[in-house]
Amino acid sequence: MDKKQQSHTSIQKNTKNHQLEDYRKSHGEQLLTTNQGVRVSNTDDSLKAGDRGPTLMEDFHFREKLTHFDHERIPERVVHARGFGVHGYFQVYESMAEFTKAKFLQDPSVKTPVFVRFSTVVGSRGSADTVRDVRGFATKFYTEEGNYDLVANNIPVFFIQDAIKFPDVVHAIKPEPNNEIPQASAAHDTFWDFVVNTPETAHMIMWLLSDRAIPRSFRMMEGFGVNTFRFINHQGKARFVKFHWKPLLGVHSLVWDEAQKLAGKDPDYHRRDLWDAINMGAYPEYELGVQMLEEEEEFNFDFDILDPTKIWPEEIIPVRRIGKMTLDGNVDNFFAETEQVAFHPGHVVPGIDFSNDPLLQGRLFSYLDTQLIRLGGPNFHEIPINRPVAPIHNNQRDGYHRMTIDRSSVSYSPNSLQGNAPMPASETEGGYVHYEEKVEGKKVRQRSQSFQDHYSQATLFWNSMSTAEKQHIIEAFHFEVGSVMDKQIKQRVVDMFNNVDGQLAAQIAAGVGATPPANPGNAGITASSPAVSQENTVKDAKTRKVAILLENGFNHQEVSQVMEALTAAGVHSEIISKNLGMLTSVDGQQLEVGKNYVTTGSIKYDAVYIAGGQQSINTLMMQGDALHFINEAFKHAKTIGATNEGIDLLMASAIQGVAMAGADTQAQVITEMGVITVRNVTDMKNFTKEFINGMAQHRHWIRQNKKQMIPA
Ligand code: HDD
Repeated sequence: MDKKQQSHTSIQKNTKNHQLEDYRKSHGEQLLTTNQGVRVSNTDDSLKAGDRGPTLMEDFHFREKLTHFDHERIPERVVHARGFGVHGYFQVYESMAEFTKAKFLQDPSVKTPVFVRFSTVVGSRGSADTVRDVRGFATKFYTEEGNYDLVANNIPVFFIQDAIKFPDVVHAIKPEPNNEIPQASAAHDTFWDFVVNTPETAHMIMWLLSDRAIPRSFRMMEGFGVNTFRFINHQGKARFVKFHWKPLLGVHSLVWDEAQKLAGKDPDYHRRDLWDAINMGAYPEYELGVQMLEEEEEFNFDFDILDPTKIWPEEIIPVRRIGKMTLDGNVDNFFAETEQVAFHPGHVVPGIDFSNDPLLQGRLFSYLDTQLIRLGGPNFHEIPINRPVAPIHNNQRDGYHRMTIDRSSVSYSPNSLQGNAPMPASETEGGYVHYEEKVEGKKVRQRSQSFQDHYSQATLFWNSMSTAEKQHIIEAFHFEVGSVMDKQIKQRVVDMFNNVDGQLAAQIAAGVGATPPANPGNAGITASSPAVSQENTVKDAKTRKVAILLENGFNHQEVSQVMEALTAAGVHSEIISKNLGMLTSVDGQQLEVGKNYVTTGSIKYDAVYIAGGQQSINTLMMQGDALHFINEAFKHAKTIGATNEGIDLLMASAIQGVAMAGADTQAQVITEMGVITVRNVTDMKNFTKEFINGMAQHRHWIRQNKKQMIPA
């Protein structure tokens, strides 16, 4: 059984997978037919009047084949066009009955099937994965009570407070309408023009320019429902709730130079990473977290809990982890599943309800509306990936692409011909009853006063960043605002972010040729939220990838020990060399090369290892590609390891001097700035331990000053 089959087998017992089975089709070993089932004798030549003559109208096979092809595309999503979907399941840890009656959150033994689609927001369907952008993280739970969609992002706040501005922010950030430039990027005038005219964007911009917007992997991102929802329990008691996904591998990011290079070298980097991980059985896992507030606590905070530009700091309102999602199945067909899946925050089940968050209220209109145009009519719920596992019974009929053959002559309510069936369900029968929130007020087009503080939490975020994270944000401002042509906009960015932090504004100004603020401002906020810094995340080397640089004449004993230890730690390794094929060690052992320098680069790995073997090292020293590989990995703050003669290659690279002091004489492992070396040893145990520890740190920001001197 191959890996792909295995991953499907593991979700075999899942009800949704069972349902999809009816629609899966293999075409192997079959005779070719038209869509009418008529066998086709020749599909390579159209029917012509003479073999050099014109094609005939009566060639029904030609016309059907071309017509179908001409209609193969559907409109891409107006936002989140580029995405990647996977199957999995969710299990609650213990009954949440105290807080919600949602059935899928009651019984820890129930596995609820899910389909998750990760996405970027701004780029078109063919854009690169690693651009600076928000990532979508939408989950469809196929519960026994119907579908529940948690349509989340990897950033906990949003650009705007009211959904009526959504078309404006999207128009501003999308490529400019005259020349459709730039693709998948916020680094242009119209976006920053919108920002400086819309102070409520300040907090979101801080997140967007942080490392969060360039994730290392979909497997290493948090997810946030952003909007405030409600949990309702069996007694009808309501609580406000915010949803979180917490990845068990921690939250990790690329560096900007790496992200840009990956966009060229492997535009599919994130989808490939997820596809490969699932096929290898390294199933990504995320815990579902909830922050809950009693209704009476609504006004206890210095922010409005309905304002989607605010977080509920985890230090004040803790995240309770209530269950785990495991992603264990790749799709069979991208279009049928990933492209046709339709999410909607209004797909809720009893026990989950809405709040008056004005962004959420608008979203509740937009998603159904967009599916109608994108999927061509009101029957998109019948597309296999969208079908609930719960039965559907109602009087809705007809429309484009109707699949169901409704048998009764009755399609209205009330009716007596059918005993008024299908009948509304009572609450005890599981009927969805909206929470009876008391609402009062004049009709106004106004924003609440409690939504007017746009800077305090932007400052809180800035205060929470580590030195390296702050530096990355400043560099991101230099790139983004540095790409803006209009000088006034640049100046206004500096002035606007002076409200967040004076130092930040001064540093932005220095990089983009604007005037630093005369009076360094700061909202006077010193508070921070350690939970938002990636420095405080889970540190684990599992599922990371190591590049092993080798040439003929390597030391097999060293390489095999290191490779075995890596595999045992759940780390993947790949041999990189000038040419593909087999390499031979000093003692005649052979290893197969996985990639050569033209098909890969250091940017695709988390760490580099250089093994000993004089002949191998002598050859590597003459290769610019190998030296560049090391320099670049060093510049991107990755773990680098070298054993015995391997150290000589580091000495020939631009990182010379790091971790090599005494390396000539001592048989002990030296670790300096994430560079790990050892000489004069044959047992690799201590080295690999340190090397794996180094990789678990993700990156070694301590190199900040030294790496600037590396010309990679
Ligand atoms: Fe949205 C898609 C997440 C605000 C209107 N949104 C979409 C997707 C995600 C989000 C993950 C992709 C779903 C998929 O993979 O198919 N959106 C969010 C979050 C928001 C948010 C977390 C802030 C809380 N969105 C938002 C607003 C509006 C929309 C304010 C409109 C008023 N979003 C849409 C949409 C999309 C969409 C136009 C495009 C494709 C789709 O719905 O199915 O309706």
